[in-house]
Amino acid sequence: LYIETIPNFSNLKLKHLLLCSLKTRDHRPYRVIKRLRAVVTMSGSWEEFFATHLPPTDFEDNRSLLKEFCERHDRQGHRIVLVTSGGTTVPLEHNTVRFVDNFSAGKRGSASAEYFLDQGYAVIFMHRLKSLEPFTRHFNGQKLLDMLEMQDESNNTTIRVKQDSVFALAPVLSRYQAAHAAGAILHVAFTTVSEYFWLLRAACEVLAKSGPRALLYLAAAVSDFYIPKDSIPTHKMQSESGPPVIQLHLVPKMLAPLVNLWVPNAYVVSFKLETEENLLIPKSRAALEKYKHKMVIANMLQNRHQRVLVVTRDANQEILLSREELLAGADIEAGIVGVIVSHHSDHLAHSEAR
Ligand code: PAZ
Repeated sequence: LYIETIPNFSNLKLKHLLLCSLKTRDHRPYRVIKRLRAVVTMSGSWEEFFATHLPPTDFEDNRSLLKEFCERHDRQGHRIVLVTSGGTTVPLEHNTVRFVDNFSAGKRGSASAEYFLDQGYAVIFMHRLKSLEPFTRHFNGQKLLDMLEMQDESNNTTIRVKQDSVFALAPVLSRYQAAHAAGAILHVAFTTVSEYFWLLRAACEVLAKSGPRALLYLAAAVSDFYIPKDSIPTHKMQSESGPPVIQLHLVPKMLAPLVNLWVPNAYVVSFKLETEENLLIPKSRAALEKYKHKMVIANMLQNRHQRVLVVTRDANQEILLSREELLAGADIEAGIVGVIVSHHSDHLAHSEAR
């Protein structure tokens, strides 16, 4: 009856949830109604987004990979983290020459993925194509080639790592090989904001089965704006047609269905990037209040690799690297991941006790 009285209510999953809870007499109706309200408030828009944006061409392949990866690690009782990393684009043409981009090098996500692997997590690394990736991030640009030397001896060419580079390469290579031998990391890539959302939802669908063992670490810089598919031209815009007028629309807030519907038992960490310090805490708190997830990592664009604030319902905790640590190449992500893993362990213990 409640469902029928909600205008435009079309979320079958929630309908199913409510009916199951009635059937099993596991009522907890207030929880269901709370979810229902959250979904209805923003219903339509996110569903409409998926209805009007086709999945990427490699979507089914990626979905199978995600399924296989999660099922394998689930069988072994592993914790699984979804790390999103890098910025999304918003194409201005279907045959895309130009696009609006979101700032992010992918350092946060790629470094964090390594630290999650060190902590025994299976890692889904969902990243912007060509942004930084775990392990290879240490040898960006020409660094790797600079570490090699070539020897030519009677038509026999050998390539070796220079002796003074072995100390830098060996520990990274050994962590890389261990992670890959254990099948502990899966890479999936996106470019546009709609590819990002399709992959995010597919990953959540498989992660839902891991319940509280799933951790979502949403570090990607995702566009808040997009241009609906039917408003962009097929071909490259021509300057002869005069200055283009481009109207950006608001992207629906996917954190709402994600927390309430897609992975209701997972430990969800979102990120908040600001350029004005006075907005950092209020906006992070507002997000926690609105979406009811577990944690926001707040950072300023200008010093994001030196200082972050871990914002939870009960506290703000600062993680800070000294100038010396930063110059010595320390990663703030080691500290961030340490704090999150400890909160995630509490969340698991709490869920098991219930
Ligand atoms: O990728 P990166 O290391 O250059 O930057 C990381 C970051 C600032 C994109 C990330 O920490 C973050 O805040 N992501 C969320 C961005 C947002 O509010 O949209």
